[in-house]
Amino acid sequence: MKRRTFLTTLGSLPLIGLNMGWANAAAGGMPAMNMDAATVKLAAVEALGAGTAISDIIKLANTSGQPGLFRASLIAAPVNLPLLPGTPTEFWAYNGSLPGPLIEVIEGDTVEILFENRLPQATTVHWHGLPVPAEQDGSPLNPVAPGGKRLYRFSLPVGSAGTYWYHPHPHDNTPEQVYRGLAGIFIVRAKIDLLKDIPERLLVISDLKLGADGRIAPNDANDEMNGREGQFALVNAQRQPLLQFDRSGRERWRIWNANSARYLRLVLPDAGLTLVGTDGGLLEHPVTGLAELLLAPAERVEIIVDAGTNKGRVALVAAPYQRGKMGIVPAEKALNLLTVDFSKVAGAPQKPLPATLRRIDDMGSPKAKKRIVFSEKMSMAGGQHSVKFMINGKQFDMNRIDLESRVGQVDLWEIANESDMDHPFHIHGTQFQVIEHESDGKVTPAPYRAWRDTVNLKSREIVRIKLAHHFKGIYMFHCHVLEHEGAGMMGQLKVV
Ligand SMILES: [Cu+2]
Repeated sequence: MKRRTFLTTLGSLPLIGLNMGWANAAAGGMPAMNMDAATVKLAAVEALGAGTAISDIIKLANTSGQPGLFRASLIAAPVNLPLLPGTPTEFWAYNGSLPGPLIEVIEGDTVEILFENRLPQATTVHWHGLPVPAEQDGSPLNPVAPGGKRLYRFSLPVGSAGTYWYHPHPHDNTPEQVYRGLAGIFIVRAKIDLLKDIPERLLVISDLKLGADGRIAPNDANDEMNGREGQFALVNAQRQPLLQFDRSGRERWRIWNANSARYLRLVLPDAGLTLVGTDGGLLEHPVTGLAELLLAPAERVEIIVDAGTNKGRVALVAAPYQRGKMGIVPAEKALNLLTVDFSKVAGAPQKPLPATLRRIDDMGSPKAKKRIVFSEKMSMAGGQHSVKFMINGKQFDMNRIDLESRVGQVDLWEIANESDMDHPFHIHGTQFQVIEHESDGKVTPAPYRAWRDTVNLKSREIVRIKLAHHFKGIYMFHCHVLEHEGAGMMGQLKVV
């Protein structure tokens, strides 16, 4: 499948009532798994072609003509793409593009996006990771009705350079809107970037669960509990594309885990992998010699890839990762994400990277402490299995403020995962610093300072982070397994 821009399909029929969820899960024995899946036959993996040259991501054109201002339009609408012979697949996409177009700005810029919702559901555009005012954040509190428009406007301060993305975040239907295709990427470039001469690749990894009938399959009970994982892990909307590695023998990769729930334990054999950046931009110092890299849903990284001893074709693999899924689930398998062809590499051995990439100051002593707990609760109410996903024992309530802080105040957040599954914690409107992880009473300080907006918690793990917000208003924090967020694992922070 080649990623390109397709004409938006005007007047497409709205999709109705596909999400069956728990109401249809059968009772008896283990939590009911795959009961609905039996009704949806999935397309064979080979049904999508593989091995075509990797596509670049289309850039959203800046129409402002003024220095320091990025202005453009985004339209969310259904679009039909020919995936399987004879049956187009209806996706929902931004500007007809999968993934959504790249918004690329420079730190200090002001951004104005005129957004139009041509979906049959209310939606929002959430600017994941960006330090935007609460009313511009695209949270569930500010929906855009079907047929509606709104202007998103915010300025991105110097220091906010990093690797971000945007996706829907309405009160209901976030999982569905994302799995139907709505997710785009956003790069804030630094005015000074010591790695700017290294050829850059943008790799957006997204999930697709495609029915044999050519339709995007609905979530089944297993998806609702463990988070959705389709049969495809696409890269730039392509199945196992071919990446011709730069002749110089070195590339800079930005990688987005835009999956609903699939964790990416990335392995590229015999290559040199160096971590240089996280969600919120470059690290202070490169972290060399990585054998593998775990990217939880919604996380991003920047890595430097050196060809190493590779001469031919090597697969970038998502190796099996155990995240504590419940019920009867198939064994985790390795997935080939893309093929890297090193055969054209002719470069001399690589120079060392700069020892210091930028400065990241410690945030200082926290003024207040907050504690949140992720938990799951099985229930058999009415003879039907269900799982509640909770924060501090409660499911999300838009009419409840869970925590309060003050503008600019540094708080220490202790996040405890008292459940059996991994959950990636995400908070809106800011970047945080991880201080330490704690497991079985053993505390491990963060090995380096970095800006993040998403951090994974393994089962029974505690993570401590420091964070501050830049604006007054209400910001969401939640698990970024989208089905868990949708099932209640979300809370609200009020900044005064
Ligand atoms: Cu979760």
